[in-house]
Amino acid sequence: MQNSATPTHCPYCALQCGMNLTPVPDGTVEVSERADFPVNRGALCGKGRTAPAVLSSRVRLTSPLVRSEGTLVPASWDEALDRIAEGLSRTRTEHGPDACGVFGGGGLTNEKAYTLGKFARVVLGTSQIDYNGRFCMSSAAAAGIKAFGLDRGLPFPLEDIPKTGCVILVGSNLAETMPPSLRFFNELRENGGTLIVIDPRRTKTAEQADLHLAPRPGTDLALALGLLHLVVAEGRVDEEYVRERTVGWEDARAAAMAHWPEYVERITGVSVPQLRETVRMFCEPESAMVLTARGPEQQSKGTDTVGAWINLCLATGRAGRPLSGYGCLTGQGNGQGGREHGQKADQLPGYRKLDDPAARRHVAEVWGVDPDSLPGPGRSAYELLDALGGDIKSLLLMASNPVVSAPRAAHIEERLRSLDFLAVCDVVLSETAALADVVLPVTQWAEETGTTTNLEGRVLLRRQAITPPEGVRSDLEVMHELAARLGVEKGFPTDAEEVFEELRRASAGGPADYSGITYRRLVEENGVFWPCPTATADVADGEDAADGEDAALDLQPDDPARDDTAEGVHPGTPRLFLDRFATADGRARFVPVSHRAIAEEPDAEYPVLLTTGRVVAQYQSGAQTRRVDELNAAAPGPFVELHPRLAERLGAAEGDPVAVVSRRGRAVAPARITTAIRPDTVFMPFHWPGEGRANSLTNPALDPTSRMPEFKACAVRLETVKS
Ligand SMILES: Nc1nc2c(c(=O)[nH]1)N[C@H]1C(S)=C(S)[C@@H](COP(=O)(O)OP(=O)(O)OC[C@H]3O[C@@H](n4cnc5c(=O)[nH]c(N)nc54)[C@H](O)[C@@H]3O)O[C@H]1N2
Ligand SMILES: Nc1nc2c(c(=O)[nH]1)N[C@H]1C(S)=C(S)[C@@H](COP(=O)(O)OP(=O)(O)OC[C@H]3O[C@@H](n4cnc5c(=O)[nH]c(N)nc54)[C@H](O)[C@@H]3O)O[C@H]1N2
Ligand code: SF4
Ligand SMILES: [Mo]
Repeated sequence: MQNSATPTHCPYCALQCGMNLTPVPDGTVEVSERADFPVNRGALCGKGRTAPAVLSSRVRLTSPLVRSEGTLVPASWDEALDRIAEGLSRTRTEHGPDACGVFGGGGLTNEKAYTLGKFARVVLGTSQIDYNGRFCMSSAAAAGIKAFGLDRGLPFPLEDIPKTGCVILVGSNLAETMPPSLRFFNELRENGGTLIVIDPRRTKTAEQADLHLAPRPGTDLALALGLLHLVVAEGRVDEEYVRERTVGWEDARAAAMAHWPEYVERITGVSVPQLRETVRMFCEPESAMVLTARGPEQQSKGTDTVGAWINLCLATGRAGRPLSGYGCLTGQGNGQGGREHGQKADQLPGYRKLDDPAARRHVAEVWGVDPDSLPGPGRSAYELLDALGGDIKSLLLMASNPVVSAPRAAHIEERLRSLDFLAVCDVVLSETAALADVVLPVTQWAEETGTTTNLEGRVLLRRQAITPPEGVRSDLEVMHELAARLGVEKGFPTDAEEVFEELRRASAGGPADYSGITYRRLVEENGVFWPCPTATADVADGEDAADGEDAALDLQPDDPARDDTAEGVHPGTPRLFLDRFATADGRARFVPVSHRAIAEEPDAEYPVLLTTGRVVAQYQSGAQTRRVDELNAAAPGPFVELHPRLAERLGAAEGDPVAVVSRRGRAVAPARITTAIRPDTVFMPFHWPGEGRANSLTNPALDPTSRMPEFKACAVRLETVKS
């Protein structure tokens, strides 16, 4: 590896902030500012800045582990891989291919996610694969596909935000979850635009807003319907736009008209004057946007809820026009690309559908298999985890830590323990890896090359900056070795660019078309937005110009051999839907939706609402960030955020241990008393295992379309705990 700085991207969230990495003699790397990347222009949050700490061998795994007489002990790679191959083939022989499960993650690069989906279908022949992104953005994806015919988190670059007139941010705490992105919203307000934040808590993000609405958790659907009612009542519908660019308005309008502002006030707790003010601020400027995140999406009606917000955009002509639109703020590092290339239960690469015969033929040809050999759609993430030990007997898990992050986690932990065989690939001994029969230690972001697709749909190249330590191998090498042991010698390359070349062909012609993107372009153009079809047909035949010599990653922008000036090269698509939506007739679809309650309303026994989410210094299940001293100092453990009135009723003072009890279980954490939360609601972050695990409490009620669990609202009671 060279000793100079390598420009690359953060391992954590969906902003995929640019950073430079320079190797230092102790084998790790130093992070420095990379100002040329437009998303963060050099700024990083504390997690990104300290990410190299997880590269150190002090906290990570550097040897495979196998279970021997109940404990995990170091083993050779050959022994560990043999054990996994044996475990999986025994299950397959005894119970059939669908008894082997595969669980992936939105943190995996495109190359890994693609290979994992192919591994499940081609090597194991199982339909039982899904991933943690189901817990993340699946409701927004489902609603986006229904309305626009396509799911890409943001249909425009973040750089458009400062230029619009108004942004409604629904259930996003981006000041903590994507700190460098706050700049775009500050610039919006400096330019005279307005920011409305909708969150049951007055978060750091809400503090920046011109207007903060604090609805009761789980009522965003009613709120959006109430706003649409007012849009109609106040004569603010863009009739011409509705006529020319949409279908289905009459039914959606009729559904919204049943949601009177006073009725909506009763459901949500947001006053009628605040509803009116929201409509005024949203409708008066020439352009406006609605952005949703996990608040409204992680509900058992998340798809309908996002649909209602999209209806509001469509009725007011705020979609598919410059500086206007609906967008979802995707979460994980490759939350976008990870949902496009086949680790989802119902999906083939290029965002194709597994039950579409033409898609099956296309991908089977790229894979060199018979289309009829490809299994059909499988179960969603929670349903798959819930079936462990039932008809799924063995599981291969890569890049998720469900013992901490899955809803009703104690039950899922018990399901994992009941498996005949569990293999986990991770960089650390996560709480889930600790239950495995075999753990494989894999390389990390700075030690390998691969692409991710950020929340804007911008495909990026993460480049290797340092040599991995002895004893670790990449996820791609793991799949290559396992495939070979299970009798598939070809088709599982270990070189990321070779995988990407195949992914290009597999995605060609699909909704998420990457066929015109090359590693070389990603370096030279600092990322390319999909869809980016190839202008020439040759890529579909595997005879792309980047084959052979040219396929090697070339970091020299002035290389005369570069081909991106060639005629017919597609520039990529930063802005979607400006001319037409991705439906057959080019028009967007209104979806008629009506309010419904959350799956578990508070009652006499469980009178309080629990909602969950994140803090700035910890990431997800905390497997990585809980191993970084600086981050632990900033966010040392779980807490229960509650209003002074609720605390008084309970008899709890600041810092007192409080037990939160739901129908699923019990968690204990110190009280954090603040007027920034509604008095009927408590909040817990979900980053910790053990006694303070928020997911011991959460309700796995699923959205009927997206199969998203209801992380954001369930009924609990509070108890004091003698300390
Ligand atoms: N620091 C940090 N950053 C992260 C992550 C992390 O773990 N830590 N994870 C990344 C990932 S994968 C994701 S998905 C994103 C998530 O990013 P966000 O969606 O911003 O994160 P959350 O904290 O889950 O939820 C956002 C807000 O929703 C509010 N909320 C709760 N219930 C409701 C409701 O019913 N309605 C509304 N409108 N709001 C509600 C919560 O109070 C919270 O402030 O963050 C990414 N960035
Ligand atoms: N209560 C509650 N629960 C939630 C949420 C919530 O808001 N509330 N949010 C949900 C959401 S949005 C999400 S995205 C999930 C996330 O929850 P998880 O799926 O648990 O995500 P992570 O903690 O990021 O787990 C990633 C694991 O993979 C490892 N890893 C990192 N990179 C790689 C790699 O390249 N290869 C391999 N093999 N391993 C790797 C990490 O060390 C870590 O152990 O949690 C969900 N759970
Ligand atoms: S905001 Fe997200 S991508 Fe940027 S440095 Fe922080 S964790 Fe990394
Ligand atoms: Mo997420």
